[in-house]
Amino acid sequence: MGRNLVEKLIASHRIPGSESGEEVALRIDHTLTQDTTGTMAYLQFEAIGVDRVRTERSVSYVDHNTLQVSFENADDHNYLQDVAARYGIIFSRPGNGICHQVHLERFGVPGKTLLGSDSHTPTAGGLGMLAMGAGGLDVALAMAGLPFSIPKPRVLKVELRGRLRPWVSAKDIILEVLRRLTVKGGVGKILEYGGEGVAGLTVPERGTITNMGAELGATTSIFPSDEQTRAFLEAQGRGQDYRPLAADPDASYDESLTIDLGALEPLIALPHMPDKVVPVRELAGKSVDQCFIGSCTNSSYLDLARAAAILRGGRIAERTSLVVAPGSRSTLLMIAKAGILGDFVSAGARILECACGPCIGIGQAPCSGGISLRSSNRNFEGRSGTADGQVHLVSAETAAVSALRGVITDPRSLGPAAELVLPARYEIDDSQLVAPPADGSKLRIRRGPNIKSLPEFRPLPDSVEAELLLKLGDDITTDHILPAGSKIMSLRSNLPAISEYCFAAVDPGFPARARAAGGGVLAAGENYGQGSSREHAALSPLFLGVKAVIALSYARIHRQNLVNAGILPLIFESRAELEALGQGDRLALGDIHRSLEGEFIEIRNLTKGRSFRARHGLSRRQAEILLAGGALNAARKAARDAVPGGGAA
Ligand code: MIC
Ligand code: SF4
Repeated sequence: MGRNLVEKLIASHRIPGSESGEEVALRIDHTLTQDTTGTMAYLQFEAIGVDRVRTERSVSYVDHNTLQVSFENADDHNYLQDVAARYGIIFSRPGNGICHQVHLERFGVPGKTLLGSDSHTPTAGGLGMLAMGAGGLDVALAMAGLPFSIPKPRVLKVELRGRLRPWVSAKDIILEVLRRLTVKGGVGKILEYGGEGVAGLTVPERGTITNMGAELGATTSIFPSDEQTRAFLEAQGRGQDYRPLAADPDASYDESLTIDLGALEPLIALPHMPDKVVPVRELAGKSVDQCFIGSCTNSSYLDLARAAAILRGGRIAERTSLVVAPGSRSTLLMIAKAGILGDFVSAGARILECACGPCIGIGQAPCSGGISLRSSNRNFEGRSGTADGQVHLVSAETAAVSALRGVITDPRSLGPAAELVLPARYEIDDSQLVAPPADGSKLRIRRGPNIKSLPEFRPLPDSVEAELLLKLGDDITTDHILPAGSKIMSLRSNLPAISEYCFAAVDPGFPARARAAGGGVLAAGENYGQGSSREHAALSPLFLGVKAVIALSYARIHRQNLVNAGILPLIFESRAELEALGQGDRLALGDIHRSLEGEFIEIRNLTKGRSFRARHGLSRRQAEILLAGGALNAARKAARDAVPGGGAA
């Protein structure tokens, strides 16, 4: 029986002897961090105490907090630059581009594993990498040479048939997958793309698709490495990194899904979830306040070239703004040299630096109730910075034509489309990538006042009696738990200060209430913690005394972040159990340590005088982390024993 591509990459990276029933431990070749998760990741890396990274390649990017309205972000940048030099990490300077785009262009290698402290790390799956997002601590551990464990995945084959019709793009493919599978549909799965339709998609287009696999909750997504991969790597001057990779012809899969590319049309995700997808034509004519072309999903040279071809010679509508943020400095250079930048400027676009920007509410918040069409990947409520902003997700082409017309427009109304192809040679500008010195051990690390020390991690108690501090519904995102935006994100290296915003979008009184109650427990519905990888969404509750969360289900990264922080993540047996709880109820969890060896933990509701049980569903590894008081405590010892190149001795 042949193997699929995921099986092949797992087999080549599996740590021998680490096999457990539920999880598989992988050797990590590359890591990436970005600034807003990176500061905490490197504080934890320093605390582990190894002298130099033990990966083949680790890169630290600064792409989120690039707006410097006060000292905090600049302090963080200095810290990140010094840590990188000290420990052997490549540093991508602010303005050099969005981590996922730059990694795809300059560093990604087919067949390697990549762990990144950002949920969209799977973008590199477009290049045939097994690329996964994780919390900062897991990335720190991987940099220390320790393996990364994932739940044993189910592999879902997405069979692409036929060819896209004009004006239908890669973004529409992934919106269609989201429409069919929903934001929970990928949990516990890896999506492997195949079929004859794959050959027609360039690497940046594949990156758009694997990028938004994160919105499905998938562990990652991957494309084969083929002639398109070779062409992309050669155009990047990295032809030597190419190697072909594909599933065996007789490979089998746990599930499959077929998409007829020729039957797709331009799609749009409605506020406030990426899976609320309908055809663009259904909304045609609705007025638009803002269009944004950028983000790690759609900011490649091809995206910008296609958008500019639509705008060329025209002018954006009087009441609509158009914002463009190229994904990398190389892309910016290329569009400048090719005249594309001029097309944008002449059409009236506002050009931003190569960074995340509006995608994460750092600038360009739409007007009150404003309709914003964005080429990005998430449209969670309030994420744009405007509480009632109406963010819709579209392709770069749909955003461009809608900016011209001032109303939502199906790009097919433009008539015949010009064929734009991948350039034979990209502009390569590595000048803002700083290589570390051979020996950084004597370097002093600058730590401005925004860099605060780590919280104290305490072992999990055997019993907990505490108040149910907050009862939440389904699909609570990490943006609900700890909002983004420039003000709050600037505090990512300052846990005491950022914790004041915990649940600000849901219940601004939460931090004060949690403190007054001396900590407590949280309850939630399905898919708790979906979205970002920010471990602050676990560390801030920990800082405020949260001991346990009980939910109907969790997003993978957030659940592991809770474990890493030493917070017990439990699972309700039924929705009725969640409904029976009232905010403010006093709950007692007893005999926790022994219960972790079994399946269930008994919970007494002291207020209502009833009991119920919740499943923990934790692997032995996760239970041990909890008992040690979080992953940092557990890792300090393990890292001391780690052998270079991965695997604990
Ligand atoms: C996001 O898109 O939500 C972010 C901001 O990139 C996050 C990381 C963070 O919160 O710093 C992510 O996707 O992991
Ligand atoms: Fe940056 Fe947005 Fe991509 Fe997150 S989703 S990495 S904020 S561009």
